[in-house]
Amino acid sequence: MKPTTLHCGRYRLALDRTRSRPLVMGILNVTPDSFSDGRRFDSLELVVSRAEQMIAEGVDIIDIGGESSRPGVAPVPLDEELRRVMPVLYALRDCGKPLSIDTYKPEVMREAIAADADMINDINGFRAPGALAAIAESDCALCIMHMQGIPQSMQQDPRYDDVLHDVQVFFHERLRAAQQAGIASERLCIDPGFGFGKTLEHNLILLRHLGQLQAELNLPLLAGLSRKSMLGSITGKPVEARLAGSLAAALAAAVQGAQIIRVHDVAETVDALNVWQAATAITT
Ligand code: 7PJ
Repeated sequence: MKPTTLHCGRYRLALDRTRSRPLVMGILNVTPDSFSDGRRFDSLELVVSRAEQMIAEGVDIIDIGGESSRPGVAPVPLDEELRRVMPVLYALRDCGKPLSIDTYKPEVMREAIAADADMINDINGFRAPGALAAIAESDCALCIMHMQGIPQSMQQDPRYDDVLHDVQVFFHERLRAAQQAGIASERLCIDPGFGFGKTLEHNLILLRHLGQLQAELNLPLLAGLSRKSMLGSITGKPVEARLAGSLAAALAAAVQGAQIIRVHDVAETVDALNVWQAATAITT
């Protein structure tokens, strides 16, 4: 039996494929380097209007990120990350959609939870000392992502004995840690972390076996493939021309049982998933 609800802070998210399409998590970047000209992006209004646009497009969860985790990018100091993320969180607090914070810093997690964040999305899988303790007492959801290495160097020469098995072992260990911290399994979802210390081949093995991962761990699965370089490797297209590839990847993940899809292009992904859902509806 697949999990059918995610306990997500102020919300209970239905994940039942017999009733609804997979959920769409919209990426809201609050990082200066998310802009091609590299200029400082400090207009709260622009970020909030992008969030409002995503809501109009049918987004289910908004993922606010203040630190780029692209390969090779330098880490952001704590106070700078807080300066980027917290005003956005306050501004969107009552927007009616669950708010996720993409961070691996326990201090950011604590501040975000105090400001009503509904989910913490940690590319580091809550391995930082104090990360699980920072969220244990709250009722926010946790997205536990797998990453090999650290963003600065993870793509240099990723190696596994057996990528699927190694990722499974990682999740079993993190789930045990979460359980020991007193975190209910209804709050958890897992993500294999496409592109995080993985070659194209590793990513494709994980994508083809997502269903197996889901069955083995029996938790909701989140997949983030949007515009990633693995799509560039397959299509030969630069990042700004990866929409079609991203939609195909989103559908592939959905077919494999992913219940939450993390994307930049919300409107297009919602359409694609709605059509897929209608075409494959399970009627009982
Ligand atoms: C992911 C993420 C992902 C989760 C980023 C990018 C790089 N969080 N944060 N899963 N990727 N859970 O969006 O290309 O795949 S940052």
